[in-house]
Amino acid sequence: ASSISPALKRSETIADSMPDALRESRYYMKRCFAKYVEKGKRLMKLHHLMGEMEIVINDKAEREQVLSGLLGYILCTTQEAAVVPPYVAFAIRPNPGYWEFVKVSSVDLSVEGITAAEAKDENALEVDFGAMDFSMPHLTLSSSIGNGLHFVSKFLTSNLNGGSGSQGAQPLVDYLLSLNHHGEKLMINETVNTASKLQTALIIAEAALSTLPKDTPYQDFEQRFRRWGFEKGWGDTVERVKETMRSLSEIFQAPDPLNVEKFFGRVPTVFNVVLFSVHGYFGQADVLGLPDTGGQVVYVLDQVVALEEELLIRMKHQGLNMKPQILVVTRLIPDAKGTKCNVELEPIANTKHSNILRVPFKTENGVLPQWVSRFDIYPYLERFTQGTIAHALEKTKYEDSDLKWKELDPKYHFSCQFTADTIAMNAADFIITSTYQEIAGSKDRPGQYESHTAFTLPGLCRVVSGINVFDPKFNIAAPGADQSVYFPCTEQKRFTSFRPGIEELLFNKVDNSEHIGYLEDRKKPMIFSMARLDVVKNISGLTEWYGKNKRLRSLVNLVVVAGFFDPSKSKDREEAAEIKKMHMLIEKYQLKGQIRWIAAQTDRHRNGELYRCIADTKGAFVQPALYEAFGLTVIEAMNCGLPTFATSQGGPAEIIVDGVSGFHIDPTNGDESGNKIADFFQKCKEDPEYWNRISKGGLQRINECYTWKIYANKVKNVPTSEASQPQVPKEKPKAQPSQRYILKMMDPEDAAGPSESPASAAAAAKKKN
Ligand code: UDP
Ligand code: LCN
Repeated sequence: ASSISPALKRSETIADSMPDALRESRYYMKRCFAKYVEKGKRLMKLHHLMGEMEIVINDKAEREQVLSGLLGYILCTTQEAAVVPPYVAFAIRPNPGYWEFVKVSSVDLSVEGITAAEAKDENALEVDFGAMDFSMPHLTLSSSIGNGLHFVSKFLTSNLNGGSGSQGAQPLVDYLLSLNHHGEKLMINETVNTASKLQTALIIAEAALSTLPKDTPYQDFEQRFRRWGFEKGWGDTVERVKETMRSLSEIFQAPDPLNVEKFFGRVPTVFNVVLFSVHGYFGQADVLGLPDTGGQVVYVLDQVVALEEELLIRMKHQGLNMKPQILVVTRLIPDAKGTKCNVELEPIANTKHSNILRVPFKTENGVLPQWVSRFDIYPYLERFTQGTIAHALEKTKYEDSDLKWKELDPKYHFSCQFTADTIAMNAADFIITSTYQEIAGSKDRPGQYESHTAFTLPGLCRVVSGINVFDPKFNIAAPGADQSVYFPCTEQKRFTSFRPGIEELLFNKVDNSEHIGYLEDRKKPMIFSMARLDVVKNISGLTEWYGKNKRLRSLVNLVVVAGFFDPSKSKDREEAAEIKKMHMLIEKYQLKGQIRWIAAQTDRHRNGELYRCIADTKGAFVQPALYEAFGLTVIEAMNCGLPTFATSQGGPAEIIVDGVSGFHIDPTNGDESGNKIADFFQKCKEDPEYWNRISKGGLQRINECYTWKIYANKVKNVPTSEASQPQVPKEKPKAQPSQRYILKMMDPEDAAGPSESPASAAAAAKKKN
């Protein structure tokens, strides 16, 4: 609501208030709208609307006057406008997640509110997931988006408060009765099958526990408790059992979200986890930097280590003597190109019970031997599977990817991908994202999920409600970087054995298959970037900014790790084109002597040391992507104490606080970005402490918000198997899917109230520790 213009009352829609706003500047508006419709049917972006307004109202003061009120506000929150003479239809986004559509007549400036469904597209299929009532209420505040868990626990609390007397709690008793592990009962048995029996038993049990020393193991009183109606799962010692019982007693007495979250976080429901990560080369060595093989692989492997640790601790605390199992299911690639992607089962390093299972893609001709690009895998998935933490939805990476689907389809198959993505996100019980922007974007830019709310693939389908970002299934948990690999350059335990290799990688003057270009002046700091050689990663963009910017070139050297050098050897369409472009730029700007282009690197330990060696030169990391979903390299660099400049488009804008823990750069404005980097190095020359300040700011941000420990703490309530789904509440069968979800998602200790940002989540996590 804070971004709502003072002129727009809370209760008013844009359709209500726009006529008056247009009337106030009627003379100019008539002329503007006449201009907008003059060119016939077309799509206009905000900058087109403003540009043409500038032509119509060329006096700056007049224009500012027209835009100073509500009209300016409405125009500035417009994402796009569709011109179908004599009408102009506006898609307005006053706040993250909130959209309004209005149609303005250029003839009389009359305004009509329209719905996404009214934007008809002949011959097209209309898709409406919103029509299926999932019966779970939704959040209403933009600021709460992504905090589904807190919302759900409040919702559950009010449900428990709902029934009369102990009746309201019976579904909870039924749920506890349903819990088991391979048929072995957990928590309670039929002796306490009503709320009042259970309540009484809890009082007796608590009294009995009070007579025992705090650290008495559960086994010592297990038999007695079973007779009273209690099974395993309450805790491993008297102290923990007592705490769990107390929170359940409190819920029976008067349900409150705090105890509801605490209790459900302790209930044993999760024993095994299966993660699907299908595309690219999924392996533990020699794969990073290969096409389609980047942060998702790093994330999933680190995630498994963190989740297994968390599950082991939980099971111990629950007093259960079981082994958790985590399985990563990926694709088996027979033609594995020297990687282990042709191995069916592989234990995951640094875990006790976790494995990678590889399953091949099959066609009517048998097993598919070769790697296929992520843009081409959808036909194979139907026979494989679909699951989601999305990592990077493709839709927002390419401008107008929906409207231009026909043009892009031969290369990217977006029609297939967007449909599959929309189905998958609707089918998912819950969705974990790394940032808020991934769901609902920022003030100016719709989120990755949000862009699936309503969209058209012209001539193919019109999605009128694809996903609701206010759904509590969305939860934000930012990943971290492995801190045993990516640690600050100031630490004693540096990986010195890599030094000779890194020295050769950076400074050997002879071009070979691992590096080309050289650095004439070794004393200059280095700016460093590392990414797959995708167009969107914009490594060639960074090379061009550097090439053009004399000041930057005089201050620093450029080092990039990306792809490899022979375009004829690349099987990836984008990669081959980028390789050619890099060679062209090095020639055009005569960069030899100032650039070092290193081929894709696969050893993350050596990469960790490489980031630190760049930090030793008092250099910086630059992540120049046109759009980045999250950006693991950003947090790897920050973990190593390397000041980081990262794209303002996507996740990094949320990771970095500009000027405090690093810097934002605009990938579409190379001059400005190049100068921002140059300014930094200029300032560091004048004040060497400045570099340390930004380096420390980055590290502080990481430790507060972006570690795997914080992540695992948030995600510890991963989905349960069907077998342990609760059967409640019986009286409202339609509500079952959402109830099931509630009980899966309860987080015990996240009771610090709604956390709106990773920062507050981190603060909450810190408080706990
Ligand atoms: N990476 C690497 N070698 C390369 C390029 C990238 O090891 O040549 C690693 C990088 O350190 C990071 C991951 O791959 O861990 C890239 O993740 P990010 O989220 O930055 O981008 P993605 O590739 O997933 O889009
Ligand atoms: C995929 C991406 O493109 C990156 O932005 C993320 O950092 C990575 O996955 C891990 O989630």
